[in-house]
Amino acid sequence: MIRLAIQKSGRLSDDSIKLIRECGISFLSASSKLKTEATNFPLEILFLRDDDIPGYVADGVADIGIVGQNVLVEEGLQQLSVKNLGFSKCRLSLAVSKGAEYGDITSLEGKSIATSYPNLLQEYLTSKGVQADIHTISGSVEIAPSIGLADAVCDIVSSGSTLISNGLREVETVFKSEAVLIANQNLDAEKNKLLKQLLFRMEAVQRAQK
Ligand code: PRT
Ligand code: ZN
Repeated sequence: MIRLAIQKSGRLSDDSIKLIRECGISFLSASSKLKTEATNFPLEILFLRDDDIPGYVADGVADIGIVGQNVLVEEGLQQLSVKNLGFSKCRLSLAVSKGAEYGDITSLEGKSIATSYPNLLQEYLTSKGVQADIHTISGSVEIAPSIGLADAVCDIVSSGSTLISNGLREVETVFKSEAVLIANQNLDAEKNKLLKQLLFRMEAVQRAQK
């Protein structure tokens, strides 16, 4: 039996479940359940918060998982990555107030930036030789400039409409992300065999979609 962790409810959930079903795996999914077993494959599925998935897979609580690269790399666990899955695409971007003057990244020197991704942001600023004051907040990042908490924000963007409706302008792409399959690095032979079977099926699904 191999244990897979997916997001319980959020932007990764539907496509994660769809992918497993497209792999020909059947299971009952009641929204109240935190755990379920497939009926036609030796697979157990855990439903978790996305932020907890990389740590659980690293620790072996789950054997494999599906998570956004943004969360995986922020948590410093990119070595667990096995396969890009092509859904939940988004980007981590820097944005400033619509009316703020902005030339290039050096405009942020000495400024304060609110984000839930301090590690990805710090790495980007360091690579550009810019020093800024990073304020880590866990949510509602987009309102930080309008309430005077920060000069800029660094947040996840997909359509861009959330930035616009908060009077912000996207100025730099810090990181591009999509969902990835991750795996514990010390799987036993039996679990490795099951992972290979799953990967084989996922590749067939992806080929059929091209
Ligand atoms: O409860 P749990 O902790 O499991 O979920 P969560 O609320 O932390 O995550 P969730 O479900 O919002 O996102 C899960 C993953 O989906 C993220 O880690 C990304 O990899 C990916 N993803 C794809 C997104 C988006 N698109 C996205 N648009 N994650 C967040 N957003 C948010 C963003 O934070 C911003 O508030 O959507 C808003 C911007 O969207 P646009 O379309 O207006 O630009
Ligand atoms: Zn989360």
